[in-house]
Amino acid sequence: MLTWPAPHVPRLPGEGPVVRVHDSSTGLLVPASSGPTATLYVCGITPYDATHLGHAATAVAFDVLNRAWRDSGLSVRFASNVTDVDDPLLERAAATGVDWRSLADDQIALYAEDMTALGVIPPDVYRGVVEVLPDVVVAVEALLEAGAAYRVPTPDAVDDGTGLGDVYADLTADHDFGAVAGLDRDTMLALSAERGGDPERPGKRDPLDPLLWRRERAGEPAWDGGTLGRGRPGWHIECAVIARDGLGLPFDVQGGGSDLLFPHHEMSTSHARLLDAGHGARVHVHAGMVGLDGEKMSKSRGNLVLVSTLRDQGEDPMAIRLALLAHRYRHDWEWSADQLAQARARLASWRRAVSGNGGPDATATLSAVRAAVAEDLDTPMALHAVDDWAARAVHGAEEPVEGAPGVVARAVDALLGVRL
Ligand code: 5CA
Ligand code: ZN
Repeated sequence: MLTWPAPHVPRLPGEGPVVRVHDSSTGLLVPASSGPTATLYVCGITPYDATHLGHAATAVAFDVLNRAWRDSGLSVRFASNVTDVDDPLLERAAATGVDWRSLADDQIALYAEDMTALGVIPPDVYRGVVEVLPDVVVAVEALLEAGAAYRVPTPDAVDDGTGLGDVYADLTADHDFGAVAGLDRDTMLALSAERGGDPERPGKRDPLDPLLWRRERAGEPAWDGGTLGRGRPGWHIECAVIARDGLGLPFDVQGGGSDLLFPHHEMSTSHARLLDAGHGARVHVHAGMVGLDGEKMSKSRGNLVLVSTLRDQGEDPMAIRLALLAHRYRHDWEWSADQLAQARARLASWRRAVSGNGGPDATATLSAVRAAVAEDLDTPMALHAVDDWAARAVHGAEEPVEGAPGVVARAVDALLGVRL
């Protein structure tokens, strides 16, 4: 799948500190990387509606991690996916009378435009599930072979004479199941029903067992599944296969919004473990949910503020990015229009402050921004450090240091992705 153009990331003098992040599984602050090349997988979009500020906030949060890692002297390998076939996409296409492929293509293109405008560094590995389908089939066959998956009779499948059923993972095969989210069973059952699982499906060994392969149903797209029969993949196996093939196992950080902690990341990590000798992601990092009017912003609820709408209204994408960075990535927060007005004012004041040749010494500001992003991506703290420098620059009481505004502008660009 085509990505979008990479933004220029300026080099800064010296190096940033080791980056630490909050691990959702343990609740601890831990080093985010484990070697000279940091590896990151972030769950991408299901392309049935345009990029809203929740998607943008999650993408920007992990972009800050990517930038902080680079600044600390590491190489970064970043992989992401596009869930370009799944129930919500097919349902939306059917409801609006649009072909599901053209709906997906349009939204994938719009997402790329939004990410370009927001200055998000593109993934090195960017795969749609349709592209990796043969690899998913081999993975599901391997899980069946290993006794970690089973078939469930599927009388409503298109009759092709094979009589093959849907395939589900057998969670009892994974002794570490549950370690990612650490939830009790009732919560897991409730979240599974809410977030794409099918605990009521008859014939499963355990209501939580997740779908790996869905046999073809009338009117649904389907592909050759080898010994699985024609059909399409379940959701979680997609991310397990793309992360394994794009990054290798184990990899450093599995990221996404907190709505994915369970079941998606629990299940995809479980699949990865069974595919590769117990290895999944080292650290699980989740961005909070962006809400609007008291509810999670979501395509299914329709309470969306779209990045593309704001751009069409002439909003500077850097102001949108600054509005997102003003929140701790891990906390849930509510969008409101006044946040954009504040971000616009901040952007203007920073631009004014860096417009001269000289300004207050930038050494401490650079260190403060670096320290803030390296400590669990504390972007509000980083913004305050720049605000402080900008206020002093405008005040003009300090002996000006030549080149200092350039250092601040490059730091803001490289570490926060905000071009002044
Ligand atoms: N394709 C799957 C992941 S494999 C998916 O969840 N797609 S999505 O389009 O629904 O979401 C794309 C990314 O945005 C995910 O990381 C998701 O956790 C995040 N996201 C969705 N809604 C919000 C929100 N309201 N606030 C913050 N992040 C969100
Ligand atoms: Zn995913």
